[in-house]
Amino acid sequence: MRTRLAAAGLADIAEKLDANQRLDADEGVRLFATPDLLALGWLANRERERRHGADTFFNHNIRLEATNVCVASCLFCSFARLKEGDPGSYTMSLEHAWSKLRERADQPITEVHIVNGLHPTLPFSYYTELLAGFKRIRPAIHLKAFTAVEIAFFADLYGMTDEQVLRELMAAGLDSLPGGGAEVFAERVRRKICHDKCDGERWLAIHRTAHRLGMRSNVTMLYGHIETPEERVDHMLRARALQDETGGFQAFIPLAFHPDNNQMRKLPAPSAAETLRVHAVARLMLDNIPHIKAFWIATGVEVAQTSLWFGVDDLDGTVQEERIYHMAGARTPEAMTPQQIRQLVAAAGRRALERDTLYNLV
Ligand code: V47
Repeated sequence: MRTRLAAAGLADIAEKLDANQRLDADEGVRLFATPDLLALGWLANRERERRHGADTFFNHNIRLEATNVCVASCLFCSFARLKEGDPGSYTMSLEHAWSKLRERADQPITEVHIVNGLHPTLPFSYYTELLAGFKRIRPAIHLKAFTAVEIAFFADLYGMTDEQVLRELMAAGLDSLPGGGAEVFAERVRRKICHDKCDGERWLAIHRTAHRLGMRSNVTMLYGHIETPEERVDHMLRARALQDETGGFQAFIPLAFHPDNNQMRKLPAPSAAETLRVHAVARLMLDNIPHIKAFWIATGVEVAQTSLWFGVDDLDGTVQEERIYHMAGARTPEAMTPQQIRQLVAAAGRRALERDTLYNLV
């Protein structure tokens, strides 16, 4: 392997990793540039196995998008509708939203993952009731809900601080924050693709506050659009710096851009090779974030399976009723059973372990 790594121009990086030293921004950019994807994957896999051996985590969850009405105009989004009543717009009644869990009483679901559009007129009580109602139906359910972008929007709309919003949602049943809305933290990118939602600094500040209040969270990165390798690395390093401060991130989740039905539809979707590369670089740069998760809905099932040898140790769960990616052209299934996930992990030569949101084994 030594000669292979040297030929790939990665010998010095491998030595740093051997010595448990951190990679810097320039090294991150070099990882994105190396032509030898397998050498990169070998290094990432070594880091994965140091942490987790062959273990591969997944959870039994459902997805809820209670409304797609959204005042933001992110160019990559195929899900949002600007106003109530626009074609394709919807807002669930609370009863309808709760029924998604109630009608699955026979399934051992441990998590509801909730993400919504930024709805301009719903009262704050809609969200607190939404959470409280899920806890009434199943008190032990973990509610991973609202991206930092939604938290910032609530604070501005309802005249509260970010911390007040988090505290009130926690009182109603919020258990952790998902990693969405991070996109790419660099200002240049946000100005172009999502100029009217909270900026990268506020996104990170909200996660800092959430961690201080005792919650865990995730961090995502939307890749494969206009971002440069430098901006990807910058994004990872900003997440790594916050993790040094708080230790509150559980997983980093690269999200492959899907180009159908949105304003960036002229761009090609990222290739399988690019997807493997991004996950591998994430494993190598984010030495302090325990898990690298492949969101199989976005990567495709086969690439998610292959990624288990490119630094990934975690697969998003059973999911069910996903809309954001399917409206953007994803051809993946809408759900997998735990049995299907176990089979695909075993077929890759890895060991599947069901976890809850906080990585306790189920
Ligand atoms: O923030 C929207 C992305 C995210 C598109 O925390 C798109 O466990 C690609 O954050 N193509 C929401 N991506 C999903 C998300 C997530 C997913 C899985 C697990 C977790 C977690 C979080 O979806 C948005 C945005 O970055 N997105 N539209 C699109 N056309």
